[in-house]
Amino acid sequence: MHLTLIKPNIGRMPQGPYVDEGRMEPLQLGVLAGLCPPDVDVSLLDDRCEPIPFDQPTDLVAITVETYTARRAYEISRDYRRRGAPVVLGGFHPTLAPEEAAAHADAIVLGDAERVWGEVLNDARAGRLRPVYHGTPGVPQPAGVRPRRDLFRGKGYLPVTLAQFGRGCINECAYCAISAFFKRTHRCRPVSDVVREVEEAGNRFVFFVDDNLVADRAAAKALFRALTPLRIRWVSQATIDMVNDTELMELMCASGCLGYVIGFETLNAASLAAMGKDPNVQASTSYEREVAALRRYGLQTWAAFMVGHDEDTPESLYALLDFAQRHKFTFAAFNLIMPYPGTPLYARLKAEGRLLYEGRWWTHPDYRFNHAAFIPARMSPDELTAIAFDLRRRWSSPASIFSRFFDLRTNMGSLYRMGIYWAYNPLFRREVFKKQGMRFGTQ
Ligand code: B12
Repeated sequence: MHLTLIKPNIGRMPQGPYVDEGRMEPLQLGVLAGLCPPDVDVSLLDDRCEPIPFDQPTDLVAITVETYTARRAYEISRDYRRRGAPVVLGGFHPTLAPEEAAAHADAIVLGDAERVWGEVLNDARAGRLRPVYHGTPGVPQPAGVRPRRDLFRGKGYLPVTLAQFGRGCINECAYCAISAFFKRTHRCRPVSDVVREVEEAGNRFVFFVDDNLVADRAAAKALFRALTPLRIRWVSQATIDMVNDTELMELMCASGCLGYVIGFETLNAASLAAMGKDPNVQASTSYEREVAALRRYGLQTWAAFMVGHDEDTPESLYALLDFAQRHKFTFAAFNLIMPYPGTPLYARLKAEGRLLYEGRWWTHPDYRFNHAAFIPARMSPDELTAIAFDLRRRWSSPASIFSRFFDLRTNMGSLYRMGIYWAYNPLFRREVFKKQGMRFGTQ
């Protein structure tokens, strides 16, 4: 049996296909391949960097779908199905918008694949795929299962190995697809299995893609202890309340942590409370104490902000930029709040009649990347779109990149850290301009 795994692109630019220069290995497809029995011959196609040979025969096509890539995924699915190849869709978007996704595939898989993937393959072999398979959300990657990293070779991915310790999140933020997908659960893999996987991968720079690596403090400490002898460097994502646990912070730094993506989201307490982001609600005013702790530990921070809260004004949005510049964060993302299907935020904006693009920005032919998809409370959608782009433009300007570099404890903390700073800031700057206003899909 031949299985074709596909990672779809988001869309295209006016002058041709969009090639994501910052693309990373698609871990979910590596895991799916790793779950296949040996008699399944697997190929991986990455639509972000290579053409799809639709006419090459295959017995099953499996596409991972995020909300941003849904339109393109449906195009790919249609082109394969026209040629008679059955298509299965899985991932965040099919799980959160199952009826829509089911209309574009022979089968969809809801939740994590581990418990149903064998059944999907058997049914595909027998030519009797069921329309829907219910996987369990939040099951960890089973011990011994290794992502097929050999399939990633030659695709030009960034030189960082992706691995996952735990899945899910214990918080219940109104905007977040993770809470909706995992239903507020969090589960970890055995530490020894993760450590073995990292060793086998053989790369000394690792990105733990957990949504909150320190959600289970005891488990995280055990992981950090076990990682220390490996002498790797790693990055991940976490909530800001981690700085309150000194033991956790010390173990983390000793194990090679370089920094985290941290969702600061906003400096407005009312907006945080409205979104239900509890770890931030409890933080100090303007995160002064927490950011000082991050610097003390020498961590390089990728600060993530969301713009478009009901309390946001143009002034408060520019204050976010000042905050990020003042603290010389290594990277920052000023993301528009997006109403993802299946989230409480989506339901609220829908009930309030504030969704644009008929409530389906992800498949709407007029929607463009990084444009507001709802009516903000205190400005027009166009104004929000323009300010969000301006924040990104200013943040990634050469003058900003240059001035943020001069922080002895973080960006200048070592040659390696300087390398990270200068390798990725110019790359992210190019992506800001390339992606803005991009069309979704290719047709
Ligand atoms: C690492 C990561 C990135 C990396 C890139 C990763 C890559 N390989 O290219 C970076 C940082 C660049 C990134 C960028 C973005 N990301 Co991102 N990212 C992640 C993160 C943290 C981990 C992904 C991962 O590897 N997971 C590990 C694998 C094993 O788990 P999995 O993907 O869930 O797969 C399992 C199941 O879902 C299922 N499954 C998945 N696909 C399929 C397919 C089939 C056929 C089947 C049967 C099953 C199946 O089985 C798998 C195994 O159980 C996820 C959050 C998360 N928890 O997954 C967000 C996440 C996927 N990202 C998200 C977003 C929004 C983005 C951005 C759009 C952000 C932005 N505004 O720019 C961009 C652009 C994404 C794009 N498509 O280009 C959202 C998507 C939400 C949604 N509704 O679709 C997520 C869920 C984060 C969130 N908090 O909401 N991201």
